[in-house]
Amino acid sequence: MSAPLEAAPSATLPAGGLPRLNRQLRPVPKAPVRIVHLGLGAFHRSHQAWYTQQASDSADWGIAAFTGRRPDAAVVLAEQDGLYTLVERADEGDSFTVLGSIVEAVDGADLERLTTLVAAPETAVVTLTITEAAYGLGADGQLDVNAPDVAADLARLGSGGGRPATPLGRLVLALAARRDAGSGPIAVVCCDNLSNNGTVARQGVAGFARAWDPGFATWIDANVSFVSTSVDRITPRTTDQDLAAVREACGYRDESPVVAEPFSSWVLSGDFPAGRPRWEDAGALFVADIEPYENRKLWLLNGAHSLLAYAGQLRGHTTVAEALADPECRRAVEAFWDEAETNLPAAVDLQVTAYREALLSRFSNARIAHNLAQIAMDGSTKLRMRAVPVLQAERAAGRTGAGAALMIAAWMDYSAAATSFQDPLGGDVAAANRLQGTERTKALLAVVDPALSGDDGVVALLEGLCGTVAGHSAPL
Ligand code: CS2
Repeated sequence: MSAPLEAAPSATLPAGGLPRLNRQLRPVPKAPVRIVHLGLGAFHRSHQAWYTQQASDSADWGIAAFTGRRPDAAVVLAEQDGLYTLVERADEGDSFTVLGSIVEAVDGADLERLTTLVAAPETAVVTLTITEAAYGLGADGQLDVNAPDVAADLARLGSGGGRPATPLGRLVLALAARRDAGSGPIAVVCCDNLSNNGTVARQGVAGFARAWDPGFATWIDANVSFVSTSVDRITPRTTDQDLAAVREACGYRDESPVVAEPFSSWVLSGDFPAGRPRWEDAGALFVADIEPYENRKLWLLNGAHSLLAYAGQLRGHTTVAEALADPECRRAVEAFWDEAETNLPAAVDLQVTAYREALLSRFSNARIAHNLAQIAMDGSTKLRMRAVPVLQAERAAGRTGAGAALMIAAWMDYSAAATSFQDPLGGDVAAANRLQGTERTKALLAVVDPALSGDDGVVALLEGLCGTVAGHSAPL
């Protein structure tokens, strides 16, 4: 295993006089690009880039990472030759490591570079962190080709030479270049928090391809392996204080450090027809059936996060650690976990008791300052993975599912109270909130799951739970 590159604590230099982090200051070798990543953000850098650097064959595996909507993250990182500091923030203190597995940081709009790299025979893997909402699937699980951004991209692709703007549209264009170059099979690895995320990515990419050129969709079926993964590492947004902490501890200026908890996990399932780094050297787990691991993580970790994000903010809290310290929120989390746990498969030893205990301690890491407002975003998509399956399973078993329903009820209350509410279906949520009583509850539920909104028992349950997360009068 390659040794992590520890930043040397040093320097009493004034901040302004500090040298900038780059490959001259830290001569980290630059591996050739064999991985293309879409969605250059903090999570990619604390997770997949970290695993790649820890692999024993890291010298062979460089990452070219493309941004999403804005070029900013690529600009800052490119100024540092892709280098950045990973601050691992434990209860006991911080440790600082320079990561260098990202060898190119590129504006996502640079389609020439994207197609060149994806078409190159050396490129073996495309990883994705493009957010849950970006897969554009309708309620039937297929790509919604009528969604405005998808339709616009299809028109651009159809015109030949048009420049797609969504991550999937760009990926499809780049995969077509790979087919044309005859560079052979490749793996697409979805690293967004979705159940069955490999299948979701397949539906999205194949749906785009089919609507553009059915022959190309056949090539995708035969040549692109969609790997499912469950990814985990709590990575809050970097703050100015974090930049100062790096300057202070490392004696250089890093304009783009990443802060994460020490814990990390990656479970993967699927084929890598053109090879992959030895991520298992850093603890990644390769399994045949990923669903139990996915559900454990999506329900227990992400579900609790969403519950705390809505209930916690309604009760006046700002961070995960603060919300969990509130006995009412803690009780709600435990009640939801009890329901979720009952519905996890017993066949695989998921060590749920230990997992729950570990989560309590990870969430209580007050030094991490994980903002509830950050987690609250895109709730309509997130609740579909985090609350709905547990609610449905509980009701199918003849129980109420009140623990899971409270997450949805708190989201409903929050959607009406929040001054800044961010969601891909924000317009529908606002329209629903202009209705009253049962009509409002039904309309809000329909945004999350249209089928559930026809279930009078669930609607009544939610109506009873709305407004019960008491306690806060100031505007959110
Ligand atoms: C969080 C996740 O923002 C959110 O929705 O629940 O980003 C969570 O922190 C990660 O999945 C942890 O691995």
